[in-house]
Amino acid sequence: MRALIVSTLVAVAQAVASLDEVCTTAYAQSILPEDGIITGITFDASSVVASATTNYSSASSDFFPAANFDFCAIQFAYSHAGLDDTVLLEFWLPSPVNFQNRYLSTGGGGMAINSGNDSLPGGVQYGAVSGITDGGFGSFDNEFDSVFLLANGTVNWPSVFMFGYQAHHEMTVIGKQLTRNFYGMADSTKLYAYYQACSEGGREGWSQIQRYDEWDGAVVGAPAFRFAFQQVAHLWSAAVEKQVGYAPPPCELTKILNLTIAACDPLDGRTDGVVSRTDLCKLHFDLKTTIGEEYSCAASSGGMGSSAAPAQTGKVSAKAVEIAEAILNGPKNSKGQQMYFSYQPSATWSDAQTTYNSDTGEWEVEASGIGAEWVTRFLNLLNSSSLSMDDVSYDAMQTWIMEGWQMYEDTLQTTWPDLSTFHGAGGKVLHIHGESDYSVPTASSVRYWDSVRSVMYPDLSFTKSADALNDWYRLFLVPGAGHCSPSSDQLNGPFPQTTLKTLIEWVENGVFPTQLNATVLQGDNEGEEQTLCAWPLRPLWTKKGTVMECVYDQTSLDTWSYDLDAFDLPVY
Ligand SMILES: *[C@@H]1O[C@H](CO)[C@@H](O)[C@H](O)[C@H]1NC(C)=O
Ligand SMILES: *[C@@H]1O[C@H](CO)[C@@H](O)[C@H](O)[C@H]1NC(C)=O
Ligand SMILES: *[C@@H]1O[C@H](CO)[C@@H](O)[C@H](O)[C@H]1NC(C)=O
Ligand SMILES: *[C@@H]1O[C@H](CO)[C@@H](O)[C@H](O)[C@H]1NC(C)=O
Ligand SMILES: *[C@@H]1O[C@H](CO)[C@@H](O)[C@H](O)[C@H]1NC(C)=O
Ligand SMILES: *[C@@H]1O[C@H](CO)[C@@H](O)[C@H](O)[C@H]1NC(C)=O
Ligand SMILES: [Ca+2]
Repeated sequence: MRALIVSTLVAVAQAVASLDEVCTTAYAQSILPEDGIITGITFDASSVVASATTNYSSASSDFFPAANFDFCAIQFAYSHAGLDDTVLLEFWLPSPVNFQNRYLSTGGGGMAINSGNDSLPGGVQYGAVSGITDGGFGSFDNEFDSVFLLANGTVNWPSVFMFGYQAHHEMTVIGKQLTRNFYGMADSTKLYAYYQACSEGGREGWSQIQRYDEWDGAVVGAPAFRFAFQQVAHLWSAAVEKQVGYAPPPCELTKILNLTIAACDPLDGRTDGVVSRTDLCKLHFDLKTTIGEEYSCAASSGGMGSSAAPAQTGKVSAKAVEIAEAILNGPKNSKGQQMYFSYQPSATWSDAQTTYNSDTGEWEVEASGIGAEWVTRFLNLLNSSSLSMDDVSYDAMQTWIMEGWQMYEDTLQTTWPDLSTFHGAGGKVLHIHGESDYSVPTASSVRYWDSVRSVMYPDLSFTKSADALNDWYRLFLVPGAGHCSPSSDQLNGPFPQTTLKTLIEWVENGVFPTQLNATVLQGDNEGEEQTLCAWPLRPLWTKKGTVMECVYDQTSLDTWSYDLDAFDLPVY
């Protein structure tokens, strides 16, 4: 009986069934992949829930435009032999008439392995079945850090591997087969598989590209990879403030930021409030020129996530500028050796934010939340997210980087530079990163692109190897953008909202993305269409700021590469 229903429904699905005909729990149960699809995995058929939504209105996001569509949501659980675990998956499947032989995995941000239903519309609107995983963390809302420790001192290692790369691999393998089964696709029909996510989701994307050939293409934004360095580096700004012995009021840092943007905006050839060339800013702008400039900010009552602050007025001090310079020069140990690199000038001073103590009337240095949690929970294995800045010396940071690097080299670090498997199968990558990112240094993506280039094309010149890599892995820096989104400090900056569409065009129709489409999503120029230059070319506006060219500028490129001489091993 079941077999009959299944074969009838599969035929129906193939023959363009309505959503209601196929979006039933019984049908979803019948098309679950077989347990053996991955060794040791057992599906729980009783966990399957299917529900149809018609004319769903998905709002415009930074990574996809607004759209209306119908979909079937299918959720179910599986477990791993020998572990008493439950891993939840959810897929949104386009109605059969809109399905375009595509599958999309999506990822998380921060300590989350998924973005809930925020990321799923990005695929469904292009006729792709789109998936999220809960990593086995208890629910789609539970984050990795809440399950990482079994007790103080005892790591839940399976959760580390799941977050590191395993859960995403399983989701893709299962999701692709589920897609084939649901629509009754013939084996001979190509199913295109994609990925799209930013930040931690960008790292999750690279975790797969570095190991598997399961996707035809991936959009990876501002990946939080080189994890051991990335997380400790969040503490650098506050460590500098401690060392200098000054806790600048936020208004003073914002004034320095505003003056930096104003001075560096025109260096790219177009005065539009956007610093498209932070490298020229590094080369030509002297932060010391801001000393003595007056700043003034009104009192704020605080609210969601920010504490109340009094009115702040004063003049930019030499100490604040000393701090700003040291932050931008990047983490160095007490011998002055470079441990990592920092954000670009024009990035918001996010890690440097001080807090106001209303009892003492003083501003106080505060550890970045994610940096603090990294050290306390993930290195010291204590069930807490706090860290005293008194414990954070420059050399302690180096020790923490080494410790995290060794402990998580095979799970979270995510900088394996040989992508032969993925490339050999014809995989393509569009990697984007905000030029003014305040959370993951833009230079981090540049360094990884360059590591892949030099590891995979060791015998070619820089130009030839860059060309060879750019045939299938392209990096686009996004002028004026912050972390995975446009910046409120540089309203006229463009953002590449249709990158997945570009990737699909490239993979399926061979449309090569020489430059990347981007649109101004806010401010006076909202709707203006621009394009982004592929690394290592850099944007330069000519003809009085009306035409953007992509130029090769060695002096600028040199500002993006760092000799991390604090470490003897290569840092990819
Ligand atoms: C779908 O929803 C939009 C509003 O989001 C509405 O304008 C449109 O008429 C609806 N279409 C159908 C077929 O119901
Ligand atoms: C999306 O997630 C939110 C929050 O979890 C939920 O309220 C909403 O119903 C979800 N929408 C759909 C279409 O699943
Ligand atoms: C960690 O602390 C949280 C809240 O403080 C508590 O709910 C949780 O059970 C603790 N976890 C462990 C493994 O101790
Ligand atoms: C910085 O610039 C923004 C946007 O132009 C403005 O709203 C803000 O008041 C300025 N802040 C300071 C401290 O000058
Ligand atoms: C685990 O460590 C945290 C942070 O030091 C501490 O607050 C908590 O009491 C410890 N839990 C146990 C069971 O000792
Ligand atoms: C990029 O923009 C151009 C010009 O608007 C347009 O013709 C092209 O279709 C866009 N490409 C993609 C993939 O959206
Ligand atoms: Ca500009």
